[in-house]
Amino acid sequence: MAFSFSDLIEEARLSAQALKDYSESIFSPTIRLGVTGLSRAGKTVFITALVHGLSRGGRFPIFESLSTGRIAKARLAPQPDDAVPRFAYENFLATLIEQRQWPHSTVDISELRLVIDYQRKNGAERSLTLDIVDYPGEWLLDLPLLTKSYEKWASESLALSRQDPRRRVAREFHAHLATLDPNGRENEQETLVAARLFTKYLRDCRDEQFAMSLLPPGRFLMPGNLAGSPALTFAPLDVPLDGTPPDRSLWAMMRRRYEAYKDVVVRPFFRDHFARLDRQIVLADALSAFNAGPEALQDLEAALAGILDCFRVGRSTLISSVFRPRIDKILFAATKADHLHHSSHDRLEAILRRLVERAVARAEYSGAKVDVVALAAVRATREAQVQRGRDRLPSIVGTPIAGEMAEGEVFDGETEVATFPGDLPTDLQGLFKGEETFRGLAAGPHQEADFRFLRFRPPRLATGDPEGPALPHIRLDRTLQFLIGDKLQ
Ligand SMILES: Nc1nc2c(ncn2[C@@H]2O[C@H](COP(=O)(O)OP(=O)(O)OP(=O)(O)O)[C@@H](O)[C@H]2O)c(=O)[nH]1
Ligand SMILES: [Mg+2]
Repeated sequence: MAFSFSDLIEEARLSAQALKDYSESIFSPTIRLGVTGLSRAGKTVFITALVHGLSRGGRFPIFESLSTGRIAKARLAPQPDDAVPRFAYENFLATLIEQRQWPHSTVDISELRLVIDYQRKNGAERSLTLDIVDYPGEWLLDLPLLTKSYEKWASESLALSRQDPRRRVAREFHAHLATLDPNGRENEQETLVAARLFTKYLRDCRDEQFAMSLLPPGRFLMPGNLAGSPALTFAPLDVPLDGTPPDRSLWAMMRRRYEAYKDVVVRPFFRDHFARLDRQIVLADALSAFNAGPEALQDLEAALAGILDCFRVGRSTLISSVFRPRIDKILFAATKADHLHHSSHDRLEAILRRLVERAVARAEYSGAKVDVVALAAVRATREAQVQRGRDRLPSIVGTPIAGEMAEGEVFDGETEVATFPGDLPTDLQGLFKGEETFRGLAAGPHQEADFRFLRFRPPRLATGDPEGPALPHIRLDRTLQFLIGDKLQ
């Protein structure tokens, strides 16, 4: 494989950064923990709960160093990287605890530094610096673009947009495309309209829940602070795979901007952020994917494979030579497990494990250690047994968000209700083929239900604790043990 000069420079910059990170870490060991997942997966809530639990000394029986008292305290420290926004921890926490609301969607990368003072097993006092980096999973799915020409990307994107069911939502974009002449003169207005309609098509795919997680370019849906810039204003044109665009043509303009997207957006992200991570947790809203059906599940699996591709090491691809990930542990987590009765948590984990195993096979992955967990960063429900006729059914109790509906009833956001969470299917094979569906118990054992999860408000917390209220969770302690337990020995 030939390397270009710019790759060598890239490599040199990377080594310089690695050396700087390394020399800092000799004096104070630092772990950079990446937290990612597709939009709405639960990243913001996860980080807020994790930091709160650590700094308050939460109930974490399986997180050994905390439960045995070796962690003296964990405290926030000033933000390390000047060019990365700080994760707005205090606001998110106040929203969760005081207003009992979920925090707003976030669209950019952000970071928070936590210092954990602890006692080693041999008694020595130490501190570990934990840098937590929150970034949209959509950005990772851009990695394959780096080795793809504009023409190849355009032909793949258009082919996809002409398949059902995507074709239906691409209609408006296709109509505009038909009016464009790639060899005609470059035209900013035509390009703006094309980019807008193409972005709308991507967004509609996502909103309508089909093939939704695989929609590069990732920044079209998650623009961060780059919304509206030329590097984000392009669209695929019908052009031959091996052609050369005429000077100053529409085609040349689109191609130039596509290359700019790779240079100013994709490469810097992988170089400055991704390549510096030590550990990674990938959150997935697997329950919503079950709800949406087998296509959504297959789509999630494809997205997981795409994400895993980024962590793959040891393959002599151009990508792995430019961005050599140093991550040695990856945890895949199914979030929002509090929507299920605890008897189903293991099953949720098994389904995620299955998804991840298939994704590992698909990405021909070998590299960091991978594990899975089903968790709820903030547990919004409690469990109860509810009598229904002669049966006592395992149910969950919570306060549905105002406006949520079930069986014709609209909730006001104040009233607590008990609901019967669906039963996760046992036949995993059937689940992926669409033979088994997720069933709501309320519909009876043989009827298929259009089971929708109720969304609950964050929990009401017990007051009176001098340290302030603790947020209840599911398996956050196990998550911490996997991610950083070994660094606190
Ligand atoms: N019941 C429950 N709901 C959760 C939990 N975590 C997240 N949610 C729900 O999922 C939504 C999205 O969570 P966020 O943490 O904002 O997700 P995100 O990945 O940061 O989303 P973006 O910022 O849009 O990328 C929240 O508004 C909640 O409705 C949880 O632990 N339990
Ligand atoms: Mg967020």
